[in-house]
Amino acid sequence: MTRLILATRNAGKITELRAILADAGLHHDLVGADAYPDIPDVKETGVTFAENALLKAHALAQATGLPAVADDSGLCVDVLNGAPGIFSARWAGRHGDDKANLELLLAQLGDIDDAHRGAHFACAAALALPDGTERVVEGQLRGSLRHTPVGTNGFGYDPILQPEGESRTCAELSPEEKNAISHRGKAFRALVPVVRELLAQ
Ligand code: ITT
Repeated sequence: MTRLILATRNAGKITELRAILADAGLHHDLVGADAYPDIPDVKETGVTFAENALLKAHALAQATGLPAVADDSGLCVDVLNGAPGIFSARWAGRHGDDKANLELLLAQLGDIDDAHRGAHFACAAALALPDGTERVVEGQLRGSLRHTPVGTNGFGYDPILQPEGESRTCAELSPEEKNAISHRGKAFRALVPVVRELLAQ
């Protein structure tokens, strides 16, 4: 069985990709970066989601000698010309401070009415092989931004993004409901034929 490593320490992402690969009949041994604790974190110096996903996937493939998958994602707000974008995790200054990031964004959009609160989550997922072969695919979840956070599921900006056609925010959806429509779910599912092509079992 081919071992495949996913460049994240987020257990939820590993579970999601494992389920998507299994649904597609691909039974690779998928492990997270935690399985290789000595590997240093990669600086995300790219200026697009795709560049950052590729940087992380190549670094991990080189360090482990295994095929590596990496994703990079964020929230892109229309009226902010796509920001926070690649800066989503540290929009308020400190990496991963979800509450501060969300509050700053809501304050910035305080005067913007419902007609102009369009936004999307974007995700790029990359597969890199130790020989340098690379592929990258993308997924989006389109919606609009609420004025106040609602819901307790998920993370990040989930409490303020209401997907198109939904009356609930992402933070009110179950994990299964969110994975079925999410940017990351779409990108991971788009990776299935790529895994099939490059890692035929
Ligand atoms: P890694 O450890 O895998 O890098 P991360 O959470 O730091 O995970 P991501 O690239 O997945 O990094 O996401 C970057 C930020 O974008 C994240 O901190 C959130 O603020 C936002 N974001 C991405 N996907 C999201 C989602 O599904 N729901 C809410 N916010 C999301």
